[in-house]
Amino acid sequence: MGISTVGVVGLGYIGLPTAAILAANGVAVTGIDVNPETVGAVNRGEVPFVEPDLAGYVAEGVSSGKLTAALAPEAADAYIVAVPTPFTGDHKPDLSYIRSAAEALAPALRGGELVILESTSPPGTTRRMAEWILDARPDLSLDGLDGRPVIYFAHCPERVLPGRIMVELVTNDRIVGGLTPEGAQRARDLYQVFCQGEILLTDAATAETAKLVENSFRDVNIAFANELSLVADKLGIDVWELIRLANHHPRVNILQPGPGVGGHCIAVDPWFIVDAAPEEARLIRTAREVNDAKPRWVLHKVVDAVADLGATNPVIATYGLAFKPNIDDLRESPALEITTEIARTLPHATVLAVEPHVETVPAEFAGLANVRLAGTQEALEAAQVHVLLVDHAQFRALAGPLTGKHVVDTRGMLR
Ligand code: SAJ
Repeated sequence: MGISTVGVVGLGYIGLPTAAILAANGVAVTGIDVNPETVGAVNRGEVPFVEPDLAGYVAEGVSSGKLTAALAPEAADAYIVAVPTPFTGDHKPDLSYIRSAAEALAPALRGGELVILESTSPPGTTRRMAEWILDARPDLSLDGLDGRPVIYFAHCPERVLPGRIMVELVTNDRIVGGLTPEGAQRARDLYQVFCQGEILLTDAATAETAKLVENSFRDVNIAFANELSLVADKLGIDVWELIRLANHHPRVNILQPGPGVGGHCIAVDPWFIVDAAPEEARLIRTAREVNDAKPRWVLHKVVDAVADLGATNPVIATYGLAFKPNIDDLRESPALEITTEIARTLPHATVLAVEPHVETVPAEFAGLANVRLAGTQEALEAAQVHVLLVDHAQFRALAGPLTGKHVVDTRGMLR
């Protein structure tokens, strides 16, 4: 059975690009979201967040009639679930969005559909999603037992890099893990519509874990770099020079230290492995702890720099609030955390936050009278201590003006 209609549940950073790319390849797509503003925006051909090239795809999909949005699932040949999987305060996965999506999908099913989970998930989540759906629809089944129509399930984790989503959706290889072999094959057929990379078939739990392992691998490597930055600081060595030299070895490839690890993926996903195997995942847990501790270490460096200065009412400039360069995304951002913690720890200081990608004052600044957004020029002129937190392209020009000033450089930008 060919797939000509698809429902994409969750119109966020992954769901909307996936819906748009399917529509661009001739599939009739309904994007489903519980937020009426998102549904309204998409139906007008608008994109509610910034991602290069996405706006053109969405506008084209809506005007061609291939892409529409709705608040509740409608009948379709296949569904892709792309809803958030955050963690709770104690680092346990929160699957409530997947459960809600499953319960919303169940009434729309007739039998024979394919349901794909794309959300990054702990091992076993695709099976749980299937159970939630089949519990709500005991007239359907996973295996056709007792003549009940079959629903096919698969996990296909997204691996696209924000900022390059529309390119990487097409060019990246994809892992497709079926709850049954037929589920995997049907999912492969769907991704082949737009994916030019290799499509690798496996079972659902392996696919779920592979995605977590990819982000944990990066987290462990960055934690190694961040640990080296502490060691090098103690030894009076330039960590960026150290890593640059070590990386000349043909089998060494250390990533870069920074103010900590942010975003909604690398700072979250490793905890799902720790939760699934707490006794065994010691290195993965430690990497998370090393990276999460880095903002506090930077804070102490700033406090020391201010103390060295001896000023009673110092002005401190922080450059960058986003979680990584050249984007406006503040989620789980160590730069934002450091900026607010400087303001909290040094109530007599004035903190000028320079973030060229952000115009609205972050909610985290609420209740802190001594921190505000400022322009680069004002910060350069007014501050006695300068804290470089994000290597935005705009900040490359700071090397000259900051020469000879008190600088805490968390990204090696002034080297
Ligand atoms: N970072 C460093 N040093 C480095 C590289 C990154 O400190 O050398 C920091 C960044 O500043 C940022 C954080 O790590 O705070 C994460 O940034 P990132 O660019 O490494 O990754 P994300 O979170 O934007 O996207 C990752 C990607 N995963 C991998 O590269 C293995 C992406 O392919 C995934 O699709 C995405 O997670 C996801 O959605 O899971």
